[in-house]
Amino acid sequence: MQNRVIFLADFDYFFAQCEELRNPTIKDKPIVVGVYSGRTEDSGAVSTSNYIARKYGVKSGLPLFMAKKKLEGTDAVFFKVDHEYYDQISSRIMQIFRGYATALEQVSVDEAYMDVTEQVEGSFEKTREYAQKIKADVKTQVGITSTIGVGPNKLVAKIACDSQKPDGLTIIKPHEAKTFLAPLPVDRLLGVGKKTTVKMSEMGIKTIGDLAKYDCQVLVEVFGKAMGIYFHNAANAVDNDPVQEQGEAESISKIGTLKQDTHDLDFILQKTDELSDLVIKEVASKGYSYKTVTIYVVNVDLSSKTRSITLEQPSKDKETITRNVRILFEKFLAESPLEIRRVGVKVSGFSKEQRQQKQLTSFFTSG
Ligand code: DCP
Ligand code: CA
Ligand code: CA
Repeated sequence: MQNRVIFLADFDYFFAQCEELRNPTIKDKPIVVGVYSGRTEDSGAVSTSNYIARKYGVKSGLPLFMAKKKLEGTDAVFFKVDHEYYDQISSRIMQIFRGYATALEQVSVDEAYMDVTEQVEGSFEKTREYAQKIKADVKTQVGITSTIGVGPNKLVAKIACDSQKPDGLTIIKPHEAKTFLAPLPVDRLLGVGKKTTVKMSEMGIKTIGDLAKYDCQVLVEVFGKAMGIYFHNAANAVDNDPVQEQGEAESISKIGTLKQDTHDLDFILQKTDELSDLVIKEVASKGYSYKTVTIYVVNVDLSSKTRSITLEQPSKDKETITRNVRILFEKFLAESPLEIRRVGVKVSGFSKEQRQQKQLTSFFTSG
């Protein structure tokens, strides 16, 4: 396989930068964006702050009353979070990114992976100029600065991005990846939380380099097969995870048992209609459009079958599901003489206009 070129772009001090954008006169002051719990005037926590406020020790998670104290005597400005506004800015930037990448995977409101292998013809030599062009385009069109990490995979791109902020650009070529990771503490790897860090430390593993050299077999014994192998690969800068549109891997499905075994189309469609109701509710609540409709059938002999239709255009409505489920069952029943016991309806191939925040870390349990 040709080596991949992956970007991870992260917007700088994002919520605070959004506030700067609509209040340009405060740009030189400490800015704090907070989540106010409302109990007392100052109860709540810092969501984020600009880099001027960070010099005073004001960071995400700090209680607001402490932030106030640290910034006493300065002309600091405090804001309440305004997610709707930040989401709008985020969508505009993601839209720009789309034009620069073959695949885009948004992982949170201010972060997205891009697969740009084709665009730079697999050459890391071309990445600096290309990344700078993206950054400049976002700055000109939207007014927001961002940091880009470049690597041969998502793992390296992410850590590269974190290594120099704000307005950063860090490029790690494939042959540099292992050396780049080696001196970093193990908890820089996704999935290495507090508990795992302690455990690894007991095993004499402090840095990613230590982990890379560690016997993979023992890692598997201690952390289980999936995590053991993941740690071994990650430490060795191996990560084949594709850049995937959010939701692309997902599907929404409902399955139910028929009141009686049957080969009757209308009887089956009554059931699938109920299931489609549930499916479309979930699809709508997530703001998805779907591109594929699938039926699932369990026959009386317990053999199971699926049949799918991929639509020409993504759809959001229930009618498209029921119409295609009917088509699929008409065809299925004509081909299969068996009575049916259970049926299911599934939609997949999602796209989404308004992307929701998704934390990459949510794939892992803490520790
Ligand atoms: N955020 C939050 N609470 C946290 C962490 C983050 O509400 N504990 C929000 C506010 C941030 C946004 O998410 O602006 C993005 O988080 P980042 O971790 O990317 O932090 P920033 O963009 O604020 O700063 P940086 O320049 O370090 O990326
Ligand atoms: Ca950020
Ligand atoms: Ca981020």
